[in-house]
Amino acid sequence: MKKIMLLFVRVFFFLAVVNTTAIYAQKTQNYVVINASDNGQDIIAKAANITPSPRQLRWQQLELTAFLHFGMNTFTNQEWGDGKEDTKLFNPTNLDATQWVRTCKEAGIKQVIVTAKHHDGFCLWPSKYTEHSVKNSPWKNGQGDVVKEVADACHQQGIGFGIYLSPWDRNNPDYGDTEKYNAYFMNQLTELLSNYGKVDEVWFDGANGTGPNGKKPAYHFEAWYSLIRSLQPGAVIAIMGPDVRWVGTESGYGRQSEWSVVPLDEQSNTGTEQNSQKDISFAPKGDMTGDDLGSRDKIAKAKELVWYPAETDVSIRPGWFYHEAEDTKVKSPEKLMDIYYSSVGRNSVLLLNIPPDKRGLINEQDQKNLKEWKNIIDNTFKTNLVKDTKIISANGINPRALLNGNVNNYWTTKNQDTTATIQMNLAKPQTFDVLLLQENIAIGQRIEKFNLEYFDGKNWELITEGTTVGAKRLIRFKAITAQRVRLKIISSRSNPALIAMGLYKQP
Ligand code: FUL
Repeated sequence: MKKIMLLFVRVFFFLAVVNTTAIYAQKTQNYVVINASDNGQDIIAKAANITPSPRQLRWQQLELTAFLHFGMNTFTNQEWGDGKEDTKLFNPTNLDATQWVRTCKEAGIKQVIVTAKHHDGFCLWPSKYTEHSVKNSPWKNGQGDVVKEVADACHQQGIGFGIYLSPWDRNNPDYGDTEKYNAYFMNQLTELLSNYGKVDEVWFDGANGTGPNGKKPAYHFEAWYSLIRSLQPGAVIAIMGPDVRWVGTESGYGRQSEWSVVPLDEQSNTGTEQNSQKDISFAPKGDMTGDDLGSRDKIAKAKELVWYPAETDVSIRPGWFYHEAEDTKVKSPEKLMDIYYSSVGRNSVLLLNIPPDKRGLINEQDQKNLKEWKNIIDNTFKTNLVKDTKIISANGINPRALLNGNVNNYWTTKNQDTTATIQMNLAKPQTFDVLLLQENIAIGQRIEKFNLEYFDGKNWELITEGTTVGAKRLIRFKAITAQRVRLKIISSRSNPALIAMGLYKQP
């Protein structure tokens, strides 16, 4: 009898849980086809349940990543080399990749991407397929390998490692000949993906030009993606790739409304059918730089939807490469903080470029600003002022999940509720000027409109409001002192689900 009772309780509990979370039980699916028979509601429901692939989720959770632009340009004081440089010019006196990685790591950066080859075609590793590389430089008598030093430092210090391999190559004589150049490019990719241990991100930029024959080669993206998937299945492919989208500017400022679910452009669906329901291997090719990429209006007309999150790349200096004249123009800690709020705080991953100097070291000025920036981040987010408060959320499930710092559990709403109010009554009045929200993107991005209010003794007054949340949303506002605050979720594409909420005071 006892056993039957227990079974009964279990079944009941299971049904109760399934009832409220059935919608979340679906497995990872970062791509969906919209059928002709789908109505507006169906499309919204589909969009709400698109989820990142495991590699996209890992990448998104990094929040802070870095670019290391280093190469021939560092020595010729150029931004774009023409590929005719004398390899003897590449000669760092004191190259220390462990310092690069340590500096990044100390700034809270979780992954770095090194420019293995920029547009000049000069390779930072001794590629078998070209003479334009470190192997013909005086550095370490041609025995050095910068890619290896960076990869080893990342693996030793426990942060992610990525490569930038420029498709545009101004040195290669075959550039312009599609077949020959793609074969060369595949060979180089194979070297980079086979000889340096785990690779976590492969970054293809969009610049290209004509080769010696006056033609532009067609890039065999599909073949490149398959090669990456087979040799480094954990790596995200960024920008000219299927996993990570360029936010659309190099200013460091993302959109106020940033949807990770966007329509897949019609032109790009070669292979769509074969890839559907899996892990897509093609990248949307439409204009992904507009103001609105994923609103209800945008997705209403979509034929396919895909999880395609934004990466915000910006340099700590005016240029991507190191130039001595820019030592006085390194972005200030305050500017970096503003960028942090406008990238990480707007549902994007920040890719901050920190170019090592001619010695082969991250310059003292950059180091100093990075350190101060990290201090500001730490001091701002040290104490969640609502940490131990009483939470009232009438239609909510698991409110403590908002404050326990555990990304594996989350607050959500009962039944089919897409709106909610989360009220927090603090033990005593607190002064705060930053709101933090994080959706549980592992089950999708849903929130479309929210606001934050405080009780002034008589009325509830608006503090701030926003649209999308996604992986992380940070909003700054004029400091408010209050004891009672409430977050209102005004609109959501399905049950909203939050892993964190916080109120902070900037130092
Ligand atoms: C661009 C390149 O042309 C720049 O030099 C830099 O590498 C930037 C990150 O990507 O497309």
